[in-house]
Amino acid sequence: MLFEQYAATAGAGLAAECQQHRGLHDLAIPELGIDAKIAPRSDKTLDILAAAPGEYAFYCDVCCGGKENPSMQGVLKVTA
Ligand SMILES: [Cu+2]
Repeated sequence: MLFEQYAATAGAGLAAECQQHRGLHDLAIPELGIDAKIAPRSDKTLDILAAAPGEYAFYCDVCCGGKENPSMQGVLKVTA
């Protein structure tokens, strides 16, 4: 799974599409209360609501070095 930088507007929903081909990963955004496990060889769409502008770090918290792995982390930028 490769996480990249994303942008969204405050109060508007964001659909995060997780395409998973190998191993168990997850998408964790602690500030938004999200911690979703994504099983191997499965796709999952998460509905995310960031009500307030800001930058929200996200990462995989189950393997691969977790948030220390550069391919398993990113930032969701939410603007007003
Ligand atoms: Cu991972």
